[in-house]
Amino acid sequence: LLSLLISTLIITFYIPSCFADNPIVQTIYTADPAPMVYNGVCYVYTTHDEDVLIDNFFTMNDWRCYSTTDMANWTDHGTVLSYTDFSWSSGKAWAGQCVERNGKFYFYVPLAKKGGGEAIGVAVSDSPTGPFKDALGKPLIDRGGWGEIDPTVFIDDDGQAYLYWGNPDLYYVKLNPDMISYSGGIVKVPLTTAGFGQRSKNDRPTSYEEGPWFYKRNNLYYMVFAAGPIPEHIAYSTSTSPTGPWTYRGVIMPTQGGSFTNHPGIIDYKGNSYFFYHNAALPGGSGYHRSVCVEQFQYNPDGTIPRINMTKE
Ligand code: FUB
Repeated sequence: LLSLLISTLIITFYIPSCFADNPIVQTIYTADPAPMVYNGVCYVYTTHDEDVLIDNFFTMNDWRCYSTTDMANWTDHGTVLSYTDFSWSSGKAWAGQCVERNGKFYFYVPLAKKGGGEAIGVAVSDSPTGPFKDALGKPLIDRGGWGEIDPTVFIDDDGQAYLYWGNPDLYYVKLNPDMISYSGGIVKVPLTTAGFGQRSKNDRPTSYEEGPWFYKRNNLYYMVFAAGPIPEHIAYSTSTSPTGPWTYRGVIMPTQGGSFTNHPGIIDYKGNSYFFYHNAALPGGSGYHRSVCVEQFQYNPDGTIPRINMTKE
């Protein structure tokens, strides 16, 4: 009885929690959700929009982690990684994704490099909630320019892991089993309208903008992404191969919610399907002060994804 009382006190007073309603985090501004299911727990890694902006632009220094076992009560694990954990980075802790392999957790994140340009780094931990450490001491992906953002990683059934990323172009590499190196070079995905949709403005070739989320379900590969023009909506493409060719499948979430960006993350958890995204729903919300939300949905029988609207529940 005493130990029950002590654990209740610890949970009540020492582990900050957030509750069922959207946004799932009510205490700070969060964005770019990347859900991961491990050992029966749903973890969501997010970016963090600082309250005070520098130059009225994205001001983002660290990545946060939240977990749940019921999609209603969330445990706040705090900061699990910061740009300062990468000696070569000058900031821009933008959208990342964490995956588990052989009991280790690999967190792929985009960063600004000291001296200019963007690159993708990888940090590793023995626990889903960190602490994560820069695995290489240098970037994993560095083409020497800009646009190296929004990495998404998926490990296929045959063990081959793929890392996709990029804005305005979409690239991928085949990761080696060590998850911190790759083989075969960087491949640029052809952005055709058949693959990524017709854009309503001619500022880019297709509706692909950024924020890819790559996964497989029932032998179909899905590339869900933030689509343009700005303000973004969420659309998706599918393929029978992990490397395409891709077929555009339409809009999932129309432009809504007061943020000019949106960013998808999809998982199946305990028999249900969940779509994570962000908007400007918290008080003071804006395109630079965003909040992570989640909606439960059901795939259509043919594997297509229905239209999903933002809710407050
Ligand atoms: O959060 C910063 C950037 O905004 C992300 O990298 C993009 O996906 C967009 O959400």
